[in-house]
Amino acid sequence: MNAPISNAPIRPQVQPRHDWTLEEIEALFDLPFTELVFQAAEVHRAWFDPTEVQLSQLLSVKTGGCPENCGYCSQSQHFKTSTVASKLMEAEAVIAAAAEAKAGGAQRFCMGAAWRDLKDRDLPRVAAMISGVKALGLETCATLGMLTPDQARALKAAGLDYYNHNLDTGPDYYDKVVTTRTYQDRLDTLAAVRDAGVSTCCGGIVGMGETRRDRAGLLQALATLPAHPDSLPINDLMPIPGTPLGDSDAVDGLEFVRMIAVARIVCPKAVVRLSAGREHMSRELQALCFLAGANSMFVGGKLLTTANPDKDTDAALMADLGLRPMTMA
Ligand code: SAM
Ligand code: DTB
Ligand code: SF4
Repeated sequence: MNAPISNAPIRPQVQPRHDWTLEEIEALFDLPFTELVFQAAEVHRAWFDPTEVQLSQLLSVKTGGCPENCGYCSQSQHFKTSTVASKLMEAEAVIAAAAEAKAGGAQRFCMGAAWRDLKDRDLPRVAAMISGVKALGLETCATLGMLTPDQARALKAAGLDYYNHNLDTGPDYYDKVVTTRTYQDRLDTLAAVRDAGVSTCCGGIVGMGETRRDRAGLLQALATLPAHPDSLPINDLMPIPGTPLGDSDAVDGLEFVRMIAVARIVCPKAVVRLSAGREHMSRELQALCFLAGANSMFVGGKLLTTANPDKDTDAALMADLGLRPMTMA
């Protein structure tokens, strides 16, 4: 009699590497497409059940008016966009939104603020949001700009599970996108987060006019961190009219899949999130991303300020692909 088919991951002998060179990563990008996707799918199966997808939901708890000049962002005060600025939400309203997200199937709730950095005066309210969301039985995530080590420890004490802080792009392209904070600033915040014992969520964006080498540079920066990101979001640029990148050419879908596949190979234990941009992707393209090793996505009809597929659309996608929510540890 045949043994039952099991999706349980087989822990491989080969451990994640932290010494990837740019040339090695570029060579992965240059593989024939089907070979690259096959290799990534093998790595995916080694560490995860490939039928499971982690589901996160975002809420912008403080929108717009940001002093930073990230060229992709609807919330920077440097650019004239249609985003309407608002003050920091009350903790109760955030917790109510998180309860709704949980009822809709979200497993992690991510609170985003359009800040350069967290101000200590806002810490008590942010801490109340985090502990309230955690008490609902959701994983908590926040993305609030730069943090000091003390602030990272305070957020951990409030119940923060993950902190999202992206490197955005490769180090050589970075200053074409943002000049008000440095790559090193971002690495420093990530170190503070790690040292506080908070899991890291760190990735970037494709479609900002960067080259394949810049994309490889981003993945090299992530894969050579002292610890690989626990969650690794790959965003496809949501072009925002009024921003310097609002007219960017869309990245070819197959190139986007390559980015997901290489991320899966170089950071094998990371939960790779197919992040912003699903709104303009076909179901088939998303399926290829899941085949190439993506195992997370944002759910709920809105990201921070832009659209995401709605609940019913994603429920149908998951059912048609035979995917289910990731089993929580
Ligand atoms: N203000 C905080 C910060 O940047 O540190 C947190 C929020 S910020 C919006 C989080 C991340 O979302 C950015 O680093 C960027 O990678 C991503 N993002 C922002 N706008 C985007 C867009 N239009 N398209 C794709 N990704 C975007
Ligand atoms: C991440 O990498 N993507 C999310 C989250 N981290 C905070 C944000 C996507 C934002 C897309 C544009 C918007 O909705 O404003
Ligand atoms: Fe501000 Fe974050 Fe937008 Fe940059 S990405 S402008 S830091 S909200």
